[in-house]
Amino acid sequence: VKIEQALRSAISDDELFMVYQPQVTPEGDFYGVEALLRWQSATLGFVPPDRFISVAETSGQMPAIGNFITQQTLKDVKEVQSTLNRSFHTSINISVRQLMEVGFAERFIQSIQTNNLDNASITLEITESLFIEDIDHIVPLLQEFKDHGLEISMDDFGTGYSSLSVLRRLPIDELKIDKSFIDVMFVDESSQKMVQNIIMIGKNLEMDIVAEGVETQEQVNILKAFGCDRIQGYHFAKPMRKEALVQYIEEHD
Ligand code: G
Ligand code: G
Ligand code: MN
Ligand code: NA
Repeated sequence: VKIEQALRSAISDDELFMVYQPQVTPEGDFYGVEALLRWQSATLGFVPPDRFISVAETSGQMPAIGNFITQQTLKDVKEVQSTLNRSFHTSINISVRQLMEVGFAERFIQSIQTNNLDNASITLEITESLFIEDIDHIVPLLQEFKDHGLEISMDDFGTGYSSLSVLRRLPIDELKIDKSFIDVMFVDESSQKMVQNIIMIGKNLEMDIVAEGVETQEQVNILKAFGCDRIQGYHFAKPMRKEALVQYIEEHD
């Protein structure tokens, strides 16, 4: 109840903001960013998104917060791209309920145009657990984004229960291997083999593979050897505000 109430004024009180975590190639070249929501509450302090996004959804606040995420991200990204005079890829997390909102795709795509960004530079990240809920319902919703040139990424891959046939039926461009697999790659050999196999399966389905939560050079080396396309993690960069992102890209371009 506390979170639910405090969240109701979070947008108007300017307590929500976006941070951006770079994604790089295994060689460390800048590729793009994932946009991540942050809430610095006057009454509750910092509240992590995995604590309040589910509350936002069950209390009917996700349309407003989702709209904030979209608008703020596209505005920030346009600003950074204009400052640097270069474009880059941006991944935006989309929740189950957002995708189901009537007219969501249309509004989302309109916002990209309003901000003068390229559709092909925007990737929607959908968490794997969503895909098992109602695949027949979800495929056409995702296809609408694909038809407009956006890319779709399956987030947290490996934590849900997607069968290979589900993976094949979905219009997916990218798999993000969940951090929990990366964490234990050097702890148990079976998880290292799992990561290698996920990469092979994804590649065979012509998907790009992104590894999340990469924190060491040893992890980078083995992911590169396995053919992983992109890496995201504290080893390269933490999520940061748009001003810091400008500086990061200038230094790593
Ligand atoms: O940024 P952090 O690692 O603390 O995020 C924790 C969880 O919150 C992740 O599962 C992430 O997907 C989710 N999350 C972060 N930002 C957003 C967002 O903008 N939209 C949605 N739907 N989820 C987000
Ligand atoms: O959307 P998703 O569930 O993928 O959320 C990614 C989350 O993982 C973000 O909240 C981000 O802050 C976090 N994260 C990204 N890289 C690292 C990392 O290297 N280590 C840790 N501990 N967390 C990370
Ligand atoms: Mn994500
Ligand atoms: Na993830």
